Amino acid sequence: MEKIYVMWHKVPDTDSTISSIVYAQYLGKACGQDTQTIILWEINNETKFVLDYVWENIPELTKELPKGTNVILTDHNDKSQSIDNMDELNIIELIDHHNFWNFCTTRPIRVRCEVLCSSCSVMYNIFKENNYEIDKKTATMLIAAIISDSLFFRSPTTTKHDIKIVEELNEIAEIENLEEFATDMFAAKSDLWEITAKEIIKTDYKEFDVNWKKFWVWVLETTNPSYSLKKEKEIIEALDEIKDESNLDFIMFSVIDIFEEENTTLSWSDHDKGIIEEVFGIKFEWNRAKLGRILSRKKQIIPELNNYFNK
Ligand SMILES: [Mn+2]
Repeated sequence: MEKIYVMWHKVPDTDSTISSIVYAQYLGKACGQDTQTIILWEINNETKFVLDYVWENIPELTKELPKGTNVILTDHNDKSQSIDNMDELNIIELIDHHNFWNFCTTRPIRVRCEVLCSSCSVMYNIFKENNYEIDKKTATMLIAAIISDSLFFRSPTTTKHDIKIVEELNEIAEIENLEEFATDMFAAKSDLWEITAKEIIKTDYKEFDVNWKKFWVWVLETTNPSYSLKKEKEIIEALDEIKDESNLDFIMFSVIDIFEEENTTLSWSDHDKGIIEEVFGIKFEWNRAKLGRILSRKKQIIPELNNYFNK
């Protein structure tokens, strides 16, 4: 039996990490497949908190797979966010909840996408449809991923199905106080005291290519925005370097205050500020702009930027 690798995107978040882990376990246990989860990048502090909480091992870090390897992608379909030699691999399946922009394959594949707040909500549906028995550990991981992607139901991507899924899962997971669990997860993610501005800006960005324009968009979700905002100058200097090094046409760096539900965006470039002001109808004051309740990259930021760059 040929091995199947289940993997998620670069700069992984909790939903992407856990969706690959639980899907690889499901394929192994319920379908008798030889599977392995791999990571393309180090996991963040929130994900580490969750994996430690359930005593799950951190998967192996792999930068490249041999040509022709069977892979399943979870929580992403954009080439620029995937493994570098994606074109040489044999993608057999995709499970996701994002828009499609440049995803194409040479062979037919199985695709499962739903308009839900997380890939782990889609996983739950797959498991239920196939009568797969979800154990306490899996239920806890799925809940954590849904809480993470939806910012505990604050993000506008949240649907009533996601809320119901968490209720059903918690009958198995039996987490006594979900609010407290969510707060602990977000605190782990916001635990940035030790790290430098350069590391902060490696924590959550995604790359996009639209109309030959390459841009990166960060959303730094935190319960402690003042910590990153205090490092504004260093962050901006680091962003400036990255923009040059990676030949980017535009960048957007947003700090999301999870509890206050507020987006503060940093920019130093007149060119980028102009685009953000036009697209979101706001004004920068010096290097900062308040964007209000723009919390979701996939639902509120990327569609607007795609429209802009496609004009
Ligand atoms: Mn996701």
